[in-house]
Amino acid sequence: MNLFSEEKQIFRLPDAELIYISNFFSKVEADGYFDTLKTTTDWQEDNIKVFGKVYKQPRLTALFGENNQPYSYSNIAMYPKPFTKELNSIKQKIEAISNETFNTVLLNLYRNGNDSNGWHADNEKELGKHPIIASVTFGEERPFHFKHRRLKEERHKLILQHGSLLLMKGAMQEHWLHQIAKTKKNIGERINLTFRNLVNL
Ligand SMILES: O=C(O)CCC(=O)C(=O)O
Repeated sequence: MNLFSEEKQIFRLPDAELIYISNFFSKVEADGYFDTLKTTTDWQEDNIKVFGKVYKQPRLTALFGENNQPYSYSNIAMYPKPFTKELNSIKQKIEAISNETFNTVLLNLYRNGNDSNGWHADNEKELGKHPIIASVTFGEERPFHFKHRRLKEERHKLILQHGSLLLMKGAMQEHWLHQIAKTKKNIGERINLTFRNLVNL
């Protein structure tokens, strides 16, 4: 028996393919990355505008990139810092398994159950058509909800575990929305990394 085999699940859905590997990183690796990213990242707290009112974004973020290309979403423009040694190692491991290349990573720090990420798609024009997004989780596990924009019966939930990798593929960002909802449960911190490939427009 191979104790270290990866537990890979493939979900083929209308207009989307998801690949989930629960133990992409070992517990020791995932613990180490969580601590390093938590303590060495220059986390920023942005303001967001909802119906004309300004609120604090309900999580902290940081952007890293291989070039200086800014990334804008929800009226927030973010300017990347250079990849660190740890982020490069994570990126290389994901590129090896996915056969894709990524030049940017957005980090989210959810401090507790009050932090969240509302329904959205990663469909900014600088990601190109049908982007592949690679999402890594370190720390507290949280449910990842996703729903089809049109097919109302297509609503699903995946628990993203410590050290896991989720690849979102196909036309998912065009036809589906995803979220990390608030919870009243007393839970700890979670760091999520979404690797993306920004194209030069
Ligand atoms: O935290 C997550 O798992 C999702 C992050 C996300 O949707 C995003 O950064 O666009």
